[in-house]
Amino acid sequence: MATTGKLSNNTKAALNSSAEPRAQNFEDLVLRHIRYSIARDSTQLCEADWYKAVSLAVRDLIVERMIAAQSAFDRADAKREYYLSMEFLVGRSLDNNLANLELTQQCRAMLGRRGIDLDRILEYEPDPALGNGGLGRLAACFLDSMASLGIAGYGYGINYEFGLFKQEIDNGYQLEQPDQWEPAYSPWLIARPEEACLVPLYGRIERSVDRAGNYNPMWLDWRVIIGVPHDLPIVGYGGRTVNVLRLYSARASDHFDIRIFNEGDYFKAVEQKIVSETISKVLYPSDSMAAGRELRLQQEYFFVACAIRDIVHQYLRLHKGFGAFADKVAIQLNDTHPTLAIAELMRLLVDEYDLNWEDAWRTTQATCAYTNHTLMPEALERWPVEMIERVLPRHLEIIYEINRRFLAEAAAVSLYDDEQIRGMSLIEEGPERQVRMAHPAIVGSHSVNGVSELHSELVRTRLVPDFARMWPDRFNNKTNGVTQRRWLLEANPGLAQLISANIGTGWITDLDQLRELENCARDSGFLDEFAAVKHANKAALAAHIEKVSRVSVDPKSLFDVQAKRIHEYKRQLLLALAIINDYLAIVEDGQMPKVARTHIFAGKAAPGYWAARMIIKLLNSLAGAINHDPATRGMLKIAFVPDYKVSVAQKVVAAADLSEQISTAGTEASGTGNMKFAMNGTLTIGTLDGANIEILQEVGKDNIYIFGLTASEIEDLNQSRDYHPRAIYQRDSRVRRVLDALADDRFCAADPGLFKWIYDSLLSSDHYFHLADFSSYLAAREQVWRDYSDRRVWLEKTVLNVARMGRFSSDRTIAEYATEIWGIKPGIPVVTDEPDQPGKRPLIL
Ligand code: 26Q
Repeated sequence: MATTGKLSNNTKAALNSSAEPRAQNFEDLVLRHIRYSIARDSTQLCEADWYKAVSLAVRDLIVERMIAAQSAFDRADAKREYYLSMEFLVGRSLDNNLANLELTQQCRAMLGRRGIDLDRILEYEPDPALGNGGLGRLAACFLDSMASLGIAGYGYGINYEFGLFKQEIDNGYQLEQPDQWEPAYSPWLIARPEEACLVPLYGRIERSVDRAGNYNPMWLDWRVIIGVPHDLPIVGYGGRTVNVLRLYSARASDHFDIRIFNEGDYFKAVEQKIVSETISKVLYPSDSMAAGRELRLQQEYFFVACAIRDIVHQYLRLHKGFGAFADKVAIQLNDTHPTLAIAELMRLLVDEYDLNWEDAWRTTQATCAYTNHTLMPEALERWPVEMIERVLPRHLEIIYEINRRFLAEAAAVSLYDDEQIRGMSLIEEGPERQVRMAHPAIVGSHSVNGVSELHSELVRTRLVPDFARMWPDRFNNKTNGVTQRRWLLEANPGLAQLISANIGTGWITDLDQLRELENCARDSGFLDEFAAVKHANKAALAAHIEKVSRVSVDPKSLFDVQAKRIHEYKRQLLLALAIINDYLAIVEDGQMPKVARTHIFAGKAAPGYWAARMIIKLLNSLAGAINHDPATRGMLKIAFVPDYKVSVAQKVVAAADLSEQISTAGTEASGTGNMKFAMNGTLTIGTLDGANIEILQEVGKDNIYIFGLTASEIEDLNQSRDYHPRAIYQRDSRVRRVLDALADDRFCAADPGLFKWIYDSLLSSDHYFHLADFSSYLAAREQVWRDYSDRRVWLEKTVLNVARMGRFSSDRTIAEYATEIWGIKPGIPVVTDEPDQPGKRPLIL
């Protein structure tokens, strides 16, 4: 067997040489699994059996390559990147792995010969929802890009038993159902109980000194949790590099339970076991309010402690001492959620490996880097000092010591007055003292980045200007990207084939090559094919909508899509107001729309976020009232697609004509849905916010619909308190008509007063400036309808969007992180003994 970086003969046979023998061997592998793993005759199989057998065959190929790649990294003593994240929204594995191993066609043909449809088989796989939204999906795109670029990059996170809730719609309201996603046996998750580690929690510190008189604290009487790793292989494109996402499950320690048990308290022992295992039970479903729950703090420490222990262990396998640690290890913190990694690394180095503070601190800073994903004050993490002291007493001491030294350094540079210094302290003083987690993340890292140019600028100038003054070189931008493998190759096979037929397949590993499509934008034959692909995708989405939303929509109508978490700042309400405006223009003014349109919404609301839940109810109420009104004559339809997740997103992005990216300027850190849609030939209507600004720079102003106030205009209105939504209501009759309809129960006759809060809140404060942007939004929409009416004009713009999306590949983003933050050179694929297939591009950027 292959344990030293060599591939076994079986695997070589399955992956090498020309397509035909490869297909034959892959088929043999599947058939062997049907016989020996499923233990059935191949004539008696159901679709679920095929899903399992195909997955097991693919898994065999992957495991070989994972072992080969990882030992090649060892031999090269490659620098490793560890991506710490509370969330990884990886999506389904089988379709992705087939695509990245370039086996999709063979597999489809092999099943087709038996009358089985691969697409139906793929639907058997649960879609693991181990994340809330953008931040979790970004982490998954990054893993794909690191593997595709041949970087030794590993994800570390939590193996939640319950991912994000399943969303159902009941009487228009969101209902949450638990999502116990992991099947009894998953072909993709490899449990590693032999690599379990111990995590201490609670307890007390005994302050003692060692023989030399140095402070030698002892953390005693802690409760111990066991972290059991589960490895999800991450296959890079072409299969040369297979990395690992390591997810930890929390298990109780039998040892500890037995101690309580022996004290005679059986129930306490069982209770303890249950409490311990709760830690990896469920993902917190909020992506906006940093609720200070103790269980969340335990989760954050739990996975960070497991990760750091594992990272140090991996390093010490190959090195002696910590002198080279920062040369061989880079740790990226995905938002502040893993910030405790900084204190934990310090604790390990100082308490367990006896480094002095200064050396440990230099090493920690040189290793860690922090990415910020939000400016919204309510989303910034803060933990009560009292809670950290109880749960992690030693870490609080370390945070205090970091703070003491940092404040002395800040005072020494004489840039700041006392108030500024207080503002920079890691501890916020007040009735309840709190640790502001962004501060240790900034102080303990050598790099702090935002996720779009505008956002990074706002981090420097608005969020933490005093830190940016102290360390200007520490702050940088890494504009987000998405992987074209999942979001184009897999999500839109029709478009992928059309592109490859015209410019070759190089774009799959080098998205800038899409630029060659600009030549096709004026070729009417190409445009027809492009339109046919979009139409087929729309028909497929229409079938999905019919099935899950019971709304029948016309694939010939313009598909206008807003798919993302439901949030006031993302302004689903703004689109709702525009739809109401259009509807009232039909029924009251007899003004029919120029273009038939279907407004498609999708997204989950945090269960505790009342306004977001009510927005979902509003959208469904609008659908109920408008879809069945004969006055619209089918020109206006609304559909709410339930349970938005990666697998649904793959269907949605391929089918959309218009993508709504309409957040209040200065609130959306980047957005990544905006990139996925544009990459699939969807035009954007959006504000000058997040990465929309960079999309505008790439596609040009004629190929995107921009409207609304800028971030600095919004900031000025906020500063001057000179925003008066009621004045807009009084002077704009369209605004008046729309808001009055909401106040007059027009869409909730059975439930009077249900939407009055919208009227009240938009007229009193309108915190997200819906009314300020309303008229310019309507004007931008008019331009959209005009352009869409001219088929050729529209198609040209969509092709130019695809052609100009190269910058938004996560390969570009990761190449920047690698060279500018991690000190890793991307683009050197791990060498296996598989000869390159003729005609294949090397995986070099
Ligand atoms: C924090 C503490 C306690 C409980 C929950 C949380 C929490 C969880 C998730 C806070 C925030 C999140 C997720 C944030 C998120 O998804 N942000 C998005 O990140 C994307 C990737 O950078 C950006 O494109 C989006 O603009 C940003 O909103």
